[in-house]
Amino acid sequence: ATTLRRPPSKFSIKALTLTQDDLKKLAADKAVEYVKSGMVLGLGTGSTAAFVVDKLGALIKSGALTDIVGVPTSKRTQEQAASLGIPLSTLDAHPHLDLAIDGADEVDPNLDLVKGRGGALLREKMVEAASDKFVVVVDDSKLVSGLGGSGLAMPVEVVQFCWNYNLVRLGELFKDEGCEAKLRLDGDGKPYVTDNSNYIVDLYFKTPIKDSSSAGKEIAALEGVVEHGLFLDMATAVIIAGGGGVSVKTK
Ligand code: ABF
Repeated sequence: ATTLRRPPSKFSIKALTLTQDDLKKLAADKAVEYVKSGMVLGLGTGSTAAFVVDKLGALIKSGALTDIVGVPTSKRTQEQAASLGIPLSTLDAHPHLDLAIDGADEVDPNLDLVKGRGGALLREKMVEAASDKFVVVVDDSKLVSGLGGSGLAMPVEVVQFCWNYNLVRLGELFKDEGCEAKLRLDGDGKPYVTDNSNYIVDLYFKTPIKDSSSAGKEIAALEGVVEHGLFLDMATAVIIAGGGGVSVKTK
């Protein structure tokens, strides 16, 4: 009798499927190429930025990068970077940074951004505005044709005092765009408190923001608003990882 044998499985070809985390890591690896020894670096917040911080920690540990100083954009990132042995400092000690690398929630064709769904928008904007270069790392799910167009939140950090007064005023600013303003809650249903002891009002737009520059100015002009998540004309480059690979967009 003849026994027919199946071909050994090691020769079968499997489709390579990249997860969203794989894409985030690809973008993070590319961003770290911008880092040189001796730099003062802004360290972003969020899951994509966390891959950047991991990679920086590994490069510092191996000796491939030396004399790096990191300025974290949140308590979370501060803890992560400290645990990896990355030397840390503050904007007080280093008011001028060489480079900041951070994620984003939305990126439009002009490389303007919505940031802050992770709740760290104030420190992110302070650190990134102080940086000579600001490199953004995203997977391609973050690309939008107009800011506010993803249907997800555009955050505004407000003082706790009379937060509802500001929530109503923020909603009224954009009522023609079908904007709904909601106080952000934490997992226990209590108001989410930022690293700066403020609250966040999330704005949900039905259509993309018509003029994000004047929207940013109008929001910032409200007394009691601390910062908003529109990061306009700030990104030097955006690194985008998608199914087709990694691309870099600059202005
Ligand atoms: C930070 O992290 C924030 O500005 C933004 O809200 C968020 C993006 O997180 P992730 O990379 O996890 O999508 O960059």
